[in-house]
Amino acid sequence: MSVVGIDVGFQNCYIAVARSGGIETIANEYSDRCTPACVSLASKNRMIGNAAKSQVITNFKNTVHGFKKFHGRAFDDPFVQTEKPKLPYSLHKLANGNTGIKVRYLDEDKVFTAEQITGMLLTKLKETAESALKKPVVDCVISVPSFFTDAERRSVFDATQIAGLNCLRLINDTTAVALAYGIYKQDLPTPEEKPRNVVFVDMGHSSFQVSITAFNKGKLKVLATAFDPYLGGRNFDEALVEYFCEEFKGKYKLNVKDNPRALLRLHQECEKLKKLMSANSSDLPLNIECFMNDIDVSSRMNRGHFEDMCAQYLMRVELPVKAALEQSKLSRDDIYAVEIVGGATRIPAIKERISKFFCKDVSTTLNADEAVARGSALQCAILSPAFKVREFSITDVVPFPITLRWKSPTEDGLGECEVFSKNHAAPFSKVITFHKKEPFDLEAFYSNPQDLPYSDHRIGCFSVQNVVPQPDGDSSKVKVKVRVNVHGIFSVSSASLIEKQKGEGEDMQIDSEPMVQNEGRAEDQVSLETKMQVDQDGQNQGDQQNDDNSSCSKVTAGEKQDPTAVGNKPKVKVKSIDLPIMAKNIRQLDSDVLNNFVEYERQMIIQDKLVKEQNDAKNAVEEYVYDLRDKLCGVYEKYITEEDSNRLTLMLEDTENWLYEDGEDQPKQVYVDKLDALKRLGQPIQDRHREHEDRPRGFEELGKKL
Ligand code: ATP
Ligand code: K
Ligand code: MG
Repeated sequence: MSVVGIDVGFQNCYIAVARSGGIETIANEYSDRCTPACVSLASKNRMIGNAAKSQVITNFKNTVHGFKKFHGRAFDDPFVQTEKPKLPYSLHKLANGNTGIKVRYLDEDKVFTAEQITGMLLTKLKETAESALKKPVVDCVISVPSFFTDAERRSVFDATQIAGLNCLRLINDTTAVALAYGIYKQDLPTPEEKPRNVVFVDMGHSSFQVSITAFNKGKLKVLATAFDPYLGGRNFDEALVEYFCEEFKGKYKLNVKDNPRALLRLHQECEKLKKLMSANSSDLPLNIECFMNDIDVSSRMNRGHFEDMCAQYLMRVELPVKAALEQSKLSRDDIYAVEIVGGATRIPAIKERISKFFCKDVSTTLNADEAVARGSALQCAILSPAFKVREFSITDVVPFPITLRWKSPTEDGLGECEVFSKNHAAPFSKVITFHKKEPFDLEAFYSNPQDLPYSDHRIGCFSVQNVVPQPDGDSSKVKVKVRVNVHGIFSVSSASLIEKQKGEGEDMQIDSEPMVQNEGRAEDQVSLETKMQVDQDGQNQGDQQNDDNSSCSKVTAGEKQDPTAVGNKPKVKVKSIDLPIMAKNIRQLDSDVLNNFVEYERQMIIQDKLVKEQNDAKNAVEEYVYDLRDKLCGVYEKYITEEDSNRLTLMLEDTENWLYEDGEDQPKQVYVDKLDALKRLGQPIQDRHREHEDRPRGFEELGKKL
């Protein structure tokens, strides 16, 4: 079984694998460890990664990049609407309101979902990993930004399924980085000592994430996460692009924004210039030949000017950093180190701002580009039974508080309760007790819409079915388990109806006492179950939490538990009946739609393979033609009559012409047959040549033996 971690970036993807020697970041067929998050659709096949990136300008309408933020988003989402006019390809509103991507593929207009495009990218990354490991890759851990909402996470998870991957965990970027940092540290404080607190900062192309993590030997616990989901390297590129567009309008009378190709080229050049400015504070040139209307353009820029231009973005750096520190309730003195990763943290002004806030130099102990993938691979190794790795427990956090709402017989008719607070430990399960006579709906949503990266704060609606009153007409006690799972995805995961027994009153008493049940799952992170009782009026009678593993009592997973079995309480027999739950999540793909996507991806993989085989077969004919023609006038000259040679040369010429005309696009077999026919003529000459070459060598060898 393979152990793989994948960092799916807005711009750059990395794959790390666990091998006997440790964690390794692997290179693709271009010997590049970075695979661009880019997919290009064409009339016969798809190109993904580096091959797609080279199509960005030539095939701009059908080359998709910058799609990571379309996961789980409505087409009408304000972010999607502001991105739309800036993209070289088209967006399209899907029937379910989600964001679709419209391209030409196989000479047809096609609309793909974000799940499908990321699925394509993952297919490529999977193949890259497979060719490095020389075995199939199925199990993996994929990183997502810590601020990804439920809908975004479910959408990425669907993409992993489309690519045929078994995603063991969607891990938060900064948590993966924390794991990569901590797992090899030999000098972490013991569990009894004060933890070592480290700040992790990741600024990539599209976003900015900060986490504060406490380390002890063998474990890490995320204390706080904060973010600016819309601050990243691309803002700095865009500032440069805007500036030069304005300048070229005056200087060259060029309207760059009307020309997608020119605009894309300017983007690429501005990104290069931005990177150069990180290493160089002097005046730097920008030259683009034949930019637009045959005009060469040139200009200059320096770091000081660039920083002034980007003041509005630089100002935003401090906010999440400050928020994270506040949430962690630590002071600057409690911080052991500030580790930075992500390409955009190479901008000196960003480093300075972070360092200034903490009154501390930032550390670059980790590989800025590969740490997320490496941490993901480490998590995969921990979760995989096939790999032996140091025990390391990870406690992550819930990024946004989650509230449940239900109909209740109170004045306003609604009951409500926040089930997960901001930075609540995750994964985590809680049990809520309701008293109901009939089936009921639980609506889940994010408590603070203003904190979300997008405008829809709904998570989903969960209908608890088959609820009936007790035989005596009383309400039934219904225990509902709510859960944030290992991927950071919320669900109402199970419900059961507790049948009334004798001594019910006492039972109620026991129920409202704090009780923590260890779910005992086969995961590195033990999830705790907290009891929370909600009475008939929807009033929360107690919300006891305990995230200290040591105080848990052992309960076998999956078994019906007698809640009174914990501690020295008297045993009361309780019969519970599982209740079905109907979940309807926001922006969720229907399962049959997902199955179709899985199947369609498989077909596209086959199609790409066919095209590749066809191209390889065609190239083999072409190569043979050139090779044989060269040799006929060279080394083979002595082994063929002039007449035969002329005839064969003519035939090779015909084949070459055919390759550019009728033979341009033939099934693979046609090329195979063509090559065979040529070889039947070429082989005897080659054989005569080899025989002659081998003869003296044979004598030599015979000589040696004698
Ligand atoms: P995200 O994390 O937002 O999904 P990503 O993971 O693809 O995006 P990274 O690969 O971490 O992003 O970083 C890419 C960004 O870093 C780009 O904007 C790139 O221009 C920028 N970058 C890389 N090197 C430098 C440098 N030397 N100076 C300035 N910026 C740089
Ligand atoms: K990346
Ligand atoms: Mg990233």
